[in-house]
Amino acid sequence: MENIEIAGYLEELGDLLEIKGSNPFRIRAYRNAVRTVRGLTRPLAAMVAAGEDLTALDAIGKDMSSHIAELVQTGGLQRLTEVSSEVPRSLVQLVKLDGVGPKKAKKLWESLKITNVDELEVALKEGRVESLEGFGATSVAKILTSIEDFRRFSGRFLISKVDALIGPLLEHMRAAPGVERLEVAGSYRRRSETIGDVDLLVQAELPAPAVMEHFTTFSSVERVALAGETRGSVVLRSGLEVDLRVIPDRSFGAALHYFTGSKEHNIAVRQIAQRKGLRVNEWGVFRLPEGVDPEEVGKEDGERVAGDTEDSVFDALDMRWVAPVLRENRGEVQAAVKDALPELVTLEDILGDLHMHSTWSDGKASVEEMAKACASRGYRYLAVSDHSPALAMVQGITPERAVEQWEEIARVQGGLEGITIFKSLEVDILGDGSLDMTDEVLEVLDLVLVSVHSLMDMDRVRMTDRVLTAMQHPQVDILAHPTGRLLARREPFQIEMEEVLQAARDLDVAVEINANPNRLDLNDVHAHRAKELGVKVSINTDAHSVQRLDHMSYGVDQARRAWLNKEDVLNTMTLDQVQVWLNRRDGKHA
Ligand code: DGT
Ligand code: CA
Ligand code: CA
Ligand code: ZN
Repeated sequence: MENIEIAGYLEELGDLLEIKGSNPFRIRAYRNAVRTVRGLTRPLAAMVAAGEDLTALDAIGKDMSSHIAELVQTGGLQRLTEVSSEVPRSLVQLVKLDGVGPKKAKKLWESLKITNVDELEVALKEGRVESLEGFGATSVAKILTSIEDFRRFSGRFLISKVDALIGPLLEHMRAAPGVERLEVAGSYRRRSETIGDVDLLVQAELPAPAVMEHFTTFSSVERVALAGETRGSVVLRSGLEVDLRVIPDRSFGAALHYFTGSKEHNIAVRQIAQRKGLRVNEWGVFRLPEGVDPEEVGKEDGERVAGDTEDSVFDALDMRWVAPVLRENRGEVQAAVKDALPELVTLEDILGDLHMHSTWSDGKASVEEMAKACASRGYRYLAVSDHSPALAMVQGITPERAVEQWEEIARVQGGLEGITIFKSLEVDILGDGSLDMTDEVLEVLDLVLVSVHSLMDMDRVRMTDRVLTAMQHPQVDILAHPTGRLLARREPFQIEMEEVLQAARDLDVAVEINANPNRLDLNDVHAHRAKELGVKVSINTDAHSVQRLDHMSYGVDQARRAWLNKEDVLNTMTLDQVQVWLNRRDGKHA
């Protein structure tokens, strides 16, 4: 079981206990444990297997530790089963709706026997909710809208989609009267895989009604959810939600830090501040007189120590500035205090792309077009890695056609200077772990990628065995899109990543961060684990057209989110170094 699944169970249990009305301290214990589990880079399953003491972890006491062990060992949680016999599990859906929360969910359930979103919608429309204590007409309208949004826009947006949507809005807002500075904060600034909503920050003298007016009248706004003095919220026709906050000069850096998040990072930073007798919030960093309870005074009370720039906030806390991609509370706060942050890989470090398709299989561009496009991106090498024949949807490369493709590659190479084309294939891993290509061809190839494209519903044990078997083939160089996920469309297949990554280390096989924004596979946690184990990571676009070679930046962002530096990434190597690496096994390319 993955850490993220364990966190999911604990979060669900916490929500149910809160609906049930359990002791607030217990509920907080669950919330804190979830945060710790989400922030861990080491797999809990491995720690349990090794008999490690989990109570040494932050916020993990005896109970949480035994919950985690139980989840790892049995795949379920007795306590959750017990609680859900009292409180229906589907109530967790309600808690996620804007305007509901645990208390209201409990009320709806107890008074009206509502257990899920569908039933809630019916009850709202029949007017049965309005008369309940604590609801009323405004609250009913708000919940109805959030159900509508939940339905219509339930999916989060891929970051690439937001990139594509946000340009005109930013341009529009830069032209707003009185705007001195404009930044996007939130998960977008952290370059998360998917974005819930966009958090725009504008620096302007308050009050700034013209800025808000400018925002809500943007041509793509479909609905204005909120238009206050400093805060606005709209839904664009695309379904994208955008929050705007107008912030005065003195607080802009503190607000940028606060609204960049993540929430978990903010909490960790606040703890650092507390130890120094300081208070950090979205308005600045403040020193409160001794004995003053921060809960009892205004947000800008005390002596202002910092806040106009983000740098000033980190400086005031004696921390190095932390790149937004790292702000997930996975050790970056401690590293910033100790001046031990990683030097993250950048797009400029990338010297080649080792996974792409041409018209020889399902790509749209010829070998020559892809090679020239790579050269124009400043690369020194590329791998043309078309599909093997097993992939029925596309015309794969048979051993006979492979020989023909090599002739074309040689011809194209003859007309190019400064960039080297590697003969490659993306070879299917068949159901039994064997490779969909003859050994004769594999031996001639410069670089062999392997990946799973079929029979993805295998159970975890068989899938893991299948991939491990494939990796043992002596010609394999890179395991491509290792979990097969498609963000917001297809779950990763069941596979024991820890075993796969350890095998990659032992066999000297690289793993891919597939840079396609629909995949971003490996995810940040697994890619970080690869780094810890010393496994090389290759950031590849898997481009099927010239244009999609530009997806490299998404892969680099993912690598940065995984703390990878240049040395961790295969395709930051020079041509000579890559060639040495490709010949790392004796007897290959004899
Ligand atoms: P998203 O929109 O779901 O993709 O993720 P974020 O991280 O953009 O979350 P969002 O839009 O709800 O809030 C933006 C940031 O504001 C978040 O990353 C941290 C900060 N923030 C929001 N609510 C809280 C809170 O209750 N406590 C703390 N410490 N920070 C918060
Ligand atoms: Ca957001
Ligand atoms: Ca937001
Ligand atoms: Zn591919």
